[in-house]
Amino acid sequence: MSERIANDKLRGKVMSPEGAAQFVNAGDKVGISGFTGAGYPKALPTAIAERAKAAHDKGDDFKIDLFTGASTAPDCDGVLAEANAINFRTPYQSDPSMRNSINAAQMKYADIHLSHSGMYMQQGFFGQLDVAIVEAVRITEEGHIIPSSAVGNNVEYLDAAQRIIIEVNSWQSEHLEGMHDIWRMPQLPNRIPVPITSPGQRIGSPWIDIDLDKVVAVVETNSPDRNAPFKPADEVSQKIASNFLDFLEGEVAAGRLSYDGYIMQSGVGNVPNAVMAGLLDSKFENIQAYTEVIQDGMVDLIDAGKMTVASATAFSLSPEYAERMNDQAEKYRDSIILRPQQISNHPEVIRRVGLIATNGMIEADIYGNINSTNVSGTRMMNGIGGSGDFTRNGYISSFISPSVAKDGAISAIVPFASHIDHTEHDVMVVITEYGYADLRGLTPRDRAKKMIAIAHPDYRPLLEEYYERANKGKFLHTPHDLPTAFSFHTNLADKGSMKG
Ligand code: 0RQ
Repeated sequence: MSERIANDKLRGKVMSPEGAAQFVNAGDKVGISGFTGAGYPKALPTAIAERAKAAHDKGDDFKIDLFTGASTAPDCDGVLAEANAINFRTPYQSDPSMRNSINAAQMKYADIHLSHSGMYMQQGFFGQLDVAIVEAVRITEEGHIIPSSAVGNNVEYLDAAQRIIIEVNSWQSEHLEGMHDIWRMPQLPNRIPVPITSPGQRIGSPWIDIDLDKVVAVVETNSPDRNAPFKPADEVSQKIASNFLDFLEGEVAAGRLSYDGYIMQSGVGNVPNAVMAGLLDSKFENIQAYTEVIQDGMVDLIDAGKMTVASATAFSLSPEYAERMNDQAEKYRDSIILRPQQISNHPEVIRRVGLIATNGMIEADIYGNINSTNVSGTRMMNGIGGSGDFTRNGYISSFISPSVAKDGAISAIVPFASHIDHTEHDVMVVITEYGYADLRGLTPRDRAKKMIAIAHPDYRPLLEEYYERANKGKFLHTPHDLPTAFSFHTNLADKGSMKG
């Protein structure tokens, strides 16, 4: 038996995944570890999916409600969705099979701010959690859990659950121990300030203490985190990165930012990763991240001595970088901190440290409202994730996106966003390959001019036409022509292109 289970009582609970899955019943609320493809349980999801399939074959119902940190991977969200084993899912996902089930209304999905999700569980908004399934690097002699490559909502789920199942994954480096900083958010009415004043500050313990009596099973695994590799930066993402840097340079010129000590938050995805590659060759030094995920680009910045510290809740690394982190975790332990997502995404700390938030988007409208989640207003992509936590509370909030999607059939700048996650009040800068629209302090009409200027040239005349039409109306603070406000989207639905 693995030396990674140092507690005698918990050594006695080691069993097979199939045995452990017997503690998960139809109708249970199950909270699991896992955030952006890192640190999710590797064995139990398949074992639960098999239970569900066997029950369905006999004509019985078997579905669970699944709570995570954020997205997981095909061998977690994917297998459970394919087995039709999930009734309700929250707070974030990015799995193609799961997305299909959600959009077909075969699975319920509550898309909520990641900073809220732990609190929802703590305060009982979701009801009683039955089971917590958490991946660990190791269990200490005292029975404390050393989390693996993600902390997510582990603390809240372990505290709330009636039964606990621990997966000890020997693929995860033991040198991750010491990287985590576990701090429990006291519940109301006993809240205190979160005592973090800079991204690199540690305020808690490197382990999670749990109620050992609640542990019903320990399962040993040896499986990698599964993330898709990032696409190499193409011309468009390089231009976006360069425009983003121009914006930062402007802030330096205005005396609002220094080349020394820029604090970043970065969303996940290919474009944010390209932006980080752009920072490698920039004048910025001593960059710090107060963010939710560590991506390849941040590891490169640390390696280059450009980034001094990255605080997050999880890794979101390509397979190559995940292997590297596993081999060299000891080296990165001083410059990376993994916190509970309630802390990594906490509005109080985000506002205090004064970070610049940078996230991807599906579309923005000419007034600066952003849709991050629903394609054409109705088709769920991933979810809001942490973008709202950082956008609303950052010192500066920016969105980066190619000006078009799907070979030009879709414009990222539209007359009226078909779903709004971040309102005009929260969005300060929008960046495409055609430049940046600095919307700070502008009225809606002035914002419209800036937004149209960064749209793809094919769409600029259409947006100008719309804006002129809207300005023929009676009320001119936020001019709209309601009958044609969604013409881009109806064109797409009817003719396959927003151009019509
Ligand atoms: O689809 O993969 O089929 O080609 O969306 O688009 O351009 O590669 O950009 O990877 O940055 O993702 C908004 C989805 C952008 C992401 C979104 C299609 C496009 C492509 C990916 P394909 P790109 P990105 C931290 C913060 C919300 C959560 C968040 C996201 C695919 O940034 O989920 O910010 N954000 N969290 O073709 C139809 C459009 C589209 C479109 C892009 N207008 N219509 N499809 N796509 N725009 C992370 C966490 O919170 C955990």
